[in-house]
Amino acid sequence: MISGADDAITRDGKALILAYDHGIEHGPVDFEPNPATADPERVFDLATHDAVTALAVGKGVAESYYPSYEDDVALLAKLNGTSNLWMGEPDSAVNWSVDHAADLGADAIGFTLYGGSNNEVEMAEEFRDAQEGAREHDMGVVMWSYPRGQGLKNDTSPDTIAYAARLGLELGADVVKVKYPGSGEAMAKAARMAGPTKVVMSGGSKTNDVAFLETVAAALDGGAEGLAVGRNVFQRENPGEILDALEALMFEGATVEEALTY
Ligand code: FBP
Repeated sequence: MISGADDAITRDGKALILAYDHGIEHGPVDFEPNPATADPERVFDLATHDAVTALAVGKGVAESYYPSYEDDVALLAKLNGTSNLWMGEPDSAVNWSVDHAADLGADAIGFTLYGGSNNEVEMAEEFRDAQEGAREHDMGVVMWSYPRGQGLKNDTSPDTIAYAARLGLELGADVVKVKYPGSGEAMAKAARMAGPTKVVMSGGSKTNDVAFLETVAAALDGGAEGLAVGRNVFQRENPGEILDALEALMFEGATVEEALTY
């Protein structure tokens, strides 16, 4: 990690990354709970909320929409991604180059690594090229560290998530995004393993306000420095309200109860 490399995608050292690569990763089914969010413009508008420190999107969406938002949104270029139509061992195609992302004005790159997959070696080598390219362009590096594949039995156990977080440090990420390991204590272990690399919690499938905010609060108490969230924001009927609550919780020191009233 290079100190300050993540400044453009953090606020007070913390990250609230709005993830919107679901059109690739899961397909249109993720837009069904709130059909308007199939329109990327809706989500770019949400990303202008003060709580959001960066918006993670794939190349095509960035090319079509980011030019209208470049003054108001920090762009996290999600370089690799694979559709749910792919049935093979976990893998992720590199869909755009670091240079192209830099030309578009990206502030940081995002890259998925499936540790434990049969494709881990190739993915780590692709990550190396992307990470070093990002350094040349002074862009931050965010790793989606999702162990899965082959014989992996539990991809969210505390030990697996601690290992996932450590891979972020070892491979040179500024921010490593991991699934919630089930408790604040387990998140603390992951944060300890990541050293100076910031650990952020992955949002997961949509839950109710209280359950979601309590999980975020536990992760923050455990040492996570934010979250990268998609469905738990854009699938809500009023996504702006949960962003208000997250802003209170993450940046204004509110409790979950207080945040719910924002
Ligand atoms: P969510 O907050 O909706 O879980 O999004 C986080 C994320 O990492 C997205 O960036 C990505 O599209 C998706 O989850 C991948 O989820 P998975 O591969 O676990 O199905």
